[in-house]
Amino acid sequence: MRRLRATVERVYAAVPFYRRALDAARVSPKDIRSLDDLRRLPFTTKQDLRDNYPFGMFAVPMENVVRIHASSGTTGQATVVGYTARDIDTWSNLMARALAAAGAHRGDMVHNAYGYGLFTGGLGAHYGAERLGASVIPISGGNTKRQIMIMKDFGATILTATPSFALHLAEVAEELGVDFRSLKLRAGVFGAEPWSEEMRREIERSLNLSAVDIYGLSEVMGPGVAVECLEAKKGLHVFEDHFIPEIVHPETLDPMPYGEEGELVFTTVTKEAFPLLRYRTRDITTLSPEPCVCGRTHVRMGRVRGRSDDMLIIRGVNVFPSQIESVLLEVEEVEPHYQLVLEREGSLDVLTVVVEVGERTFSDEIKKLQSLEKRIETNIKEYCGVSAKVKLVEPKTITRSEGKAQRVIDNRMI
Ligand code: DLL
Repeated sequence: MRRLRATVERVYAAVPFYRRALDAARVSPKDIRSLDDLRRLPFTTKQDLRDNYPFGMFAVPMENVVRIHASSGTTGQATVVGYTARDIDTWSNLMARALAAAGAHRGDMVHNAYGYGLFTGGLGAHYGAERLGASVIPISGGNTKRQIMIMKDFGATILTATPSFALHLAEVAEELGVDFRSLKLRAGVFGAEPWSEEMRREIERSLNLSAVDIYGLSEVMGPGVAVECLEAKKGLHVFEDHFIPEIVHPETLDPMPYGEEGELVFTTVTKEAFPLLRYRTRDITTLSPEPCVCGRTHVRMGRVRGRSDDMLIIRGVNVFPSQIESVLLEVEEVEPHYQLVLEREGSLDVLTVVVEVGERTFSDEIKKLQSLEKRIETNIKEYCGVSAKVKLVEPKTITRSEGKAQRVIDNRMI
């Protein structure tokens, strides 16, 4: 409660956006007297962050910001987040806490296959593992064969990765004739994208380790907002001493009781550089206050079951269909009729962009069409950060819709 009040006071004083929003809602920081008053606060959306791009939501002077991360947005405009030295310290502690919930400790070796860079996964897990006193292998994503050799030779005991990459590691290990039963891996901390109980079983079986789910988002901090415990693996303990969760109805935005499914909303209560009031995550889940066998008392969130917007997560990269659309619209030879088809090949997501070409282009020779496909693929990779296969089709072959266009065909079974 004390932390919440201090946060509201601070954002009111330091962030013009919040001063305007609180004034418009006729709420003054001193009106916040109990946790129930949380519902009087205005919501914050991703659009608000975009409108204040890049640093307009920061609550401290730039000279106090020691780190910047970003995640993709609808129009290619990134959502930018900042951290003070104390924020990094808090994040490290929370990630250490998350890894500890998976049974990691000093003396462990953490093979960290989350991507390093603007994405929060790599550095978030890295700092947490170091804070715990473990040894970190900052391997990042990609280069799968080499990863398997390093895991084997160095004797990693904990794996941190997206669940799809974990399964990919298993497949490649099999091709190489490396048996995970001969490795020292004991536990894995997997997240950044949705996955299922079936996938957990498959990962646990093929990698011969115990797998827990970790949740987070750049805006709220990065990984380490909530995590499952090794003991129960039943819901993710939300670190409520730093982030107050609520479930609201995605349309009416009314708060919903425990157990009911709705949109997850977070208010940060210790962040300095980038505090957020009632941030709408768009993630759909439930909250449960039931005590856990592990003894942790934090409320638990269920697995994220989906999103209330159209954001896709492809190999861990957040992509909005409109980003791909902007790339296509820049290419003169193609028509604005397209579909995004998502498949699962083995354990990896494969995105195929099916797009119509104009009559004139269609009569061109195959070589020209192939080079056009390549050009669009390069643009998508550059602009959206995700690899896609582009398939050009004849004019008027994509079914026209009578209402909302069905742009996305998601055949992935997770
Ligand atoms: O994905 C942070 C992270 C890194 C979490 C590493 C866990 C591990 P963003 O790139 O901003 O941040 O994407 C956040 O990813 O709103 C969810 O839709 C989705 N997401 C994250 N973790 C999970 C999970 C990182 N365990 C968005 N299950 C979130 C399902 C998840 N979805």
